[in-house]
Amino acid sequence: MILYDGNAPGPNPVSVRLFIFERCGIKLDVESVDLRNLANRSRRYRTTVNSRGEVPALKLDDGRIITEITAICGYLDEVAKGGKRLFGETPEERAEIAMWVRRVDLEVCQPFVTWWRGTDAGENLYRGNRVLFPEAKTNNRLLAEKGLNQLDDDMERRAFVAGDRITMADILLYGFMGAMNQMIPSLNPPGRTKVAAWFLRMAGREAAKKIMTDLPSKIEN
Ligand SMILES: N[C@@H](CCC(=O)N[C@@H](CS)C(=O)NCC(=O)O)C(=O)O
Repeated sequence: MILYDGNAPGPNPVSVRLFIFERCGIKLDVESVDLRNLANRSRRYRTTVNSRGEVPALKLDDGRIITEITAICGYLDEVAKGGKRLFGETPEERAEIAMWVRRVDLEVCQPFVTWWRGTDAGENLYRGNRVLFPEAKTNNRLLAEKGLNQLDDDMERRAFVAGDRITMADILLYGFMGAMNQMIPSLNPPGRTKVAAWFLRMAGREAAKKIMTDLPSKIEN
């Protein structure tokens, strides 16, 4: 398998990196796509890897290409050798984790990233390449804040988003918040106490310390 990762990591590739380090039992080759020089938007990348010009992407041994981070992580969870599944072990666990992944994605990650893409930095990177919503910046920011406030209430008596152990919901949320936190520290104010404590708990994990560094060309963990 080949994972197409980026050399200027945004929240999507960072989430997959975190998944790989947390999951264990994963073996793959890594190709770093030169995002700084927009190699991801080249004709070659779009025709051979991802027609949407995005990272990450996963090329399976039979040549199939999987994109979209939850699909990539879901596949890796299935084929990893040993270790504990991050998408759940039983039908009930899988349904519950899928519910939290969807909530985190819809209520926090997507509004947040849409907000960021409407800022000057986001506009400079994506002008002419994506449909941007600078006029909806305030509302997207409010939506993300509302999602995080809700999560703060939800996490009253638990250490992780979906319960007492780390799951894909934590990977997704921390992938986004960890990658964006350096750009947007206000994303994680101390007043949102449960989310702030969760963020520190996640940041202290060995896996989380490696996510902003380029991956080696081979992973075997
Ligand atoms: N829907 C995709 C989103 C992937 C995505 O937006 N990746 C960003 C990096 S965070 C990217 O490739 N940006 C570079 C560009 O569009 O030029 C997923 O879920 O994986």
